[in-house]
Amino acid sequence: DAGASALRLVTGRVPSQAARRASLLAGLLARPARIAPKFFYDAQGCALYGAICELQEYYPTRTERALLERHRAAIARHLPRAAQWVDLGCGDGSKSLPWLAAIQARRYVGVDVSPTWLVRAAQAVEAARSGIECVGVVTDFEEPLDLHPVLSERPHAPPVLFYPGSSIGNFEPQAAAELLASFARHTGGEGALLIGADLVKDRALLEAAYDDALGVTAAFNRNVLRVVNRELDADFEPRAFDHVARYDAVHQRIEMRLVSRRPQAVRLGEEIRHFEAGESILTEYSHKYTAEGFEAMLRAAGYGQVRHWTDPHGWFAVFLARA
Ligand code: AVI
Repeated sequence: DAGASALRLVTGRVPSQAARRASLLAGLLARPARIAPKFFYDAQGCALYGAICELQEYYPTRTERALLERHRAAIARHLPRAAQWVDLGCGDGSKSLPWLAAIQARRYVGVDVSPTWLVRAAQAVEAARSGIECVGVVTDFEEPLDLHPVLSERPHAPPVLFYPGSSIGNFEPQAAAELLASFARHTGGEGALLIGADLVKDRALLEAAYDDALGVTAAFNRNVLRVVNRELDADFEPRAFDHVARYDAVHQRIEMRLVSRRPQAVRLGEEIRHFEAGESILTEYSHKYTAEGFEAMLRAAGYGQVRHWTDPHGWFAVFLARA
């Protein structure tokens, strides 16, 4: 159809299926066991994450949305015109649509690990801004980001990198610093980075956001075991693990785990992994920042001009960074 035909799909860096499986298996055999958060997002995981974003306890999505709406005009004044809008982890692209008009973007570059989402995002963009050029880049954010081949096709359109949702928080500090530095290499002299980050706050609010009363986040967490079962031909029983989300105030992060309810042996393809009762699998870190701390990270990554906007509670912040 018209939307899909407007999209050019480019394959960026994606690990091979074998490398993906090998790292998943190594994480599960390690002590303590780990599953990287990227494995959450199969079709069911994406649907559950969508439901999390609507939960009353999960404040980040609606807080960021309100913040961006309220300050769009002020933020847009600091963004270059006729830019290439680079939607990092684009999902359905809906968060980007108002920005394309606000800065009269010349080109939309969706970046996501899922080609299905890239097609959907391009369709939404095409429907909202008929005729805009759309490019989709399939990339895994754990691989070094290299969008230069695509961005250099429009050398006179400065890139605006958009990374909302506090996705940066799911990276450990060193990896987050490297990702921000790679963003700075892409935005160069004329471009900009617009990024959302969740802020440090009261433990009870944080823990409720990651352990909601309806159990949606618990289902999201356990669903990763079904993903592992498919990827590794494993036989995890998701109900044999409890969902646990705790805030670590020292590391300023929510730590999400699956805790074995009893001693059990799980087959992982050719391997067997024994879990003690109470033994856990780490599935996610979600880092929280102070506004000053995140500004310092952006400066260390190479950005000289940094501003931020926050909501009246100071729960979430959106940062605009330029060289
Ligand atoms: C995608 N990411 C920013 C979410 C977060 O808040 O760290 C993932 C999530 N995990 C549990 N709830 C939401």
